Amino acid sequence: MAQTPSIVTESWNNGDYVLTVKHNGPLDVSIKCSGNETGRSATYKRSSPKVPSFPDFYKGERQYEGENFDMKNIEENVTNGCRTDVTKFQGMGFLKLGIKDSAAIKDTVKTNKAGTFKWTLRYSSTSDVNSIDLYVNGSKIKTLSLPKGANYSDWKTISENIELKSGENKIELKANSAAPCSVYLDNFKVAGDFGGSTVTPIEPINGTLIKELIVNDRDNAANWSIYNNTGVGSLIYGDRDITFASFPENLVGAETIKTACDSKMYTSDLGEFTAGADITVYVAVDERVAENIQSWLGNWKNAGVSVSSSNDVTFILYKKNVKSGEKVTLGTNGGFGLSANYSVFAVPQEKIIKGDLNSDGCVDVFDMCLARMGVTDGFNNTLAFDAADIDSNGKVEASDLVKLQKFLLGMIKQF
Ligand SMILES: [Ca+2]
Ligand SMILES: [Ca+2]
Ligand SMILES: [Ca+2]
Repeated sequence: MAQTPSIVTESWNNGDYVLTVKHNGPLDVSIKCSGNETGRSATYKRSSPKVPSFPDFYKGERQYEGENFDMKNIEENVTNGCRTDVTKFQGMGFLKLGIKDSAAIKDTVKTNKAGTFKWTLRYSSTSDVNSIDLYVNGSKIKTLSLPKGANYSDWKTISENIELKSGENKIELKANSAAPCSVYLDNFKVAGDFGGSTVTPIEPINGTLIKELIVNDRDNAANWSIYNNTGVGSLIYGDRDITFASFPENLVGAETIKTACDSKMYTSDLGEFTAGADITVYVAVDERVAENIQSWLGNWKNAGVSVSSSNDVTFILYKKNVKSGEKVTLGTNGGFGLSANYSVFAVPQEKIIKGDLNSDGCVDVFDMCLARMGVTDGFNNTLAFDAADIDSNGKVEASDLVKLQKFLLGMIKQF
């Protein structure tokens, strides 16, 4: 697509120099100052430019390069036209359609508004060619008349008005018979009213414990939801068929944020919500990325129980307590392709009595049995794990069992 030129304006007013740059993409700015003034301020106000959350809708002419077309039965696709004997092409190269009667190319033009558009083909040929048909959305528009140039670097343009529907439109060029010479296709341009932005304001998603969930990853926000029937066999994502293969027994039915797995590619905070009550929030993080996203998980603690998925991904479960009305930021999953996005669960805030693994209100020999089993076989209950971690070091180990034993024997009165 053609690059819109930057718009740079400057003003010098009352000692303030303001430079305004409207530009799409990264940019280096260097300002050279000169003059003989003295006594100027050495401390200046630093501006803090903010990246817009979403770029303005691009309204200009759109250009589709031949070297990026879908193609069949062509002569050659020249993806890098440098150092060929053809010059003055645009983009990276061009496509040699060849002379076959079965040669064809295709590209897709998207518009948010239906209407009439001016379609302009940039091509070169060394004979007049009248054997190529233009199709829009499967309907033949006409047989193009392509007058020859002096050579293949003598690019010509022809234009047609075409009707496009809202959404995706298939543009094709198909040979209807053998051509007298190859036709080189540089690109086509489409100009017209593409409509405006279809970006709608972000609608918060509301649950009971999870309120005002805002998903920043707009491309995938439609696949996020709040859900309650979570457990073994329930869907993990809004955009995959993957289910939970193992799940902590005490979190079955927890209020859940079913995320979009594709949000794993989003490298800023995925979202934010407000606690609707005093809650304990859990996040199940792919063990392959857990190390890399500690920046926002730093104040969450390992819940001691892992979760697994039907496609054999293991998730580490982290938790933290949040007071009613507090905001919870859901950070990035790291932007790694080879990973699964996290899920989030909320339950009414847990009250852990250290040593009371079965949550029956007293610490006795049954809890000791569960603690021993847990150390041997692992835990499937995050409350039991937390209660068994007597010294709160994030692990349940022999030293915790010793303390529990001493308590049961009356050797210590409290943990
Ligand atoms: Ca080109
Ligand atoms: Ca107990
Ligand atoms: Ca411990």
